Amino acid sequence: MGRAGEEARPVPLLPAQELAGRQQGAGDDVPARYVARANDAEAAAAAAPVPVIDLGPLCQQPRGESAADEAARLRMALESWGLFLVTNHGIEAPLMDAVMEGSREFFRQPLEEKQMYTNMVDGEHFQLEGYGNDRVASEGQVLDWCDRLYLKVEPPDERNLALWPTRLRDALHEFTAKCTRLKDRLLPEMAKLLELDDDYFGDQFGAKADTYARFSYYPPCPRPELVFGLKPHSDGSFVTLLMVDSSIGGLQVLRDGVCYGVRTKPHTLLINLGDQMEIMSNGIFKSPVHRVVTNAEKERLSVALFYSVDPEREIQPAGKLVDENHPALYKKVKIKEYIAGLYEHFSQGKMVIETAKENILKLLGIGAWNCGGIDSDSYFEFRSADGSHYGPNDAIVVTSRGSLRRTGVDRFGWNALASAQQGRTRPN
Ligand SMILES: O=C(O)CCC(=O)C(=O)O
Repeated sequence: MGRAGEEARPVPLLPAQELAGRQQGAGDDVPARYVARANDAEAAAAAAPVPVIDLGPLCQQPRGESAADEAARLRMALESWGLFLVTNHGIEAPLMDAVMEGSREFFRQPLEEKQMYTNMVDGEHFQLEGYGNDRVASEGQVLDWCDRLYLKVEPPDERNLALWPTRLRDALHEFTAKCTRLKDRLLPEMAKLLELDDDYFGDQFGAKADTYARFSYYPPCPRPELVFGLKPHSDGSFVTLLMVDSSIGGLQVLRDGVCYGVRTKPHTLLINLGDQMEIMSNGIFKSPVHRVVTNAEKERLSVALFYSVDPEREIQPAGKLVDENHPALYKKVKIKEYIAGLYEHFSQGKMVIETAKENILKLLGIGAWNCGGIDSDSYFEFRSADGSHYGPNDAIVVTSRGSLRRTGVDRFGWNALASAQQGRTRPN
């Protein structure tokens, strides 16, 4: 996800963990404010075949033969799922365990201890950092079955160490340094795949780029089918590094309207692209919509590091990725403003990236044809406003979340443009 500024909170809330404790033996219901979905038992989500990328061959100099295979897998991951698991990432297993255990110990403390790190100023005003709930903007907001500890970890001179639990401090400091090194290894690989200069993305970050850590705690829930641990969202970051409890599922990713479970392996890290990357890559790389579901038996924890461009900077699709046949699909956005809109949209179950998209109809121009509708999973192909023809390889699919994806075929595998040129129409 990302960050939000200070806001007044209308009603003080109990942490989800406390609520879960009180619900035990007190009946099966969850408070109405947490009910986010209908009581329809969903079929278990199929597992997403999320690629596992071995960073070893990719980062070796000189590159061996297997580097090309890893790069191809990485490209596939970024263009389709927008996330992947990484091994050989340079973060030692004991350090990962220390961060996870430190987090578990923190959340297991009595409420009074955790309240020493509260994200409520004077018990009334929400501040971004600290322990508690996500920001609650209105009485009607549907709440997530989750508590969080949220900390700014970079730049180091902007850390508020008073909010860093002592038990976690050293491990988080070291973990952040290693994750940042990993992020710095990944950015040139991603730039190469787009034929951009190796340091293109690194340069965009700027001197005051910030990174936040989010420790999430999802208590067991008596009615998991009614709530979300975290409602569907895409991350407002450039890239997110995520460490999850590998023994307990719950993270799901949405692709073309279908929900898939993301399975992780011990001591792998999950790399999740954020909206900033989707914008800069002009939609070639995806910022996936994902959500967390809970279960009735076990608590679940995750630790996410959100890497974001300097809030004072503006981003837009990389110039090299835009030409007359590949119009900019996103507007220029100022990071600070984009992030400010993030929680507002999140709290309403909306995606802030929609505000950055160019108008599809404007992009289509006057020559739109063969249009299957633009609401969900539909397809169309078009001439742009200047009359240039989008060929079969530029056919556009509008995904279920409204982003444009270039593809040679529609979702039925039908190459509509080539077929139309041959006088054929798509079978029903
Ligand atoms: O807990 C998880 O697995 C995912 C967390 C997440 O999506 C987030 O913090 O934005």
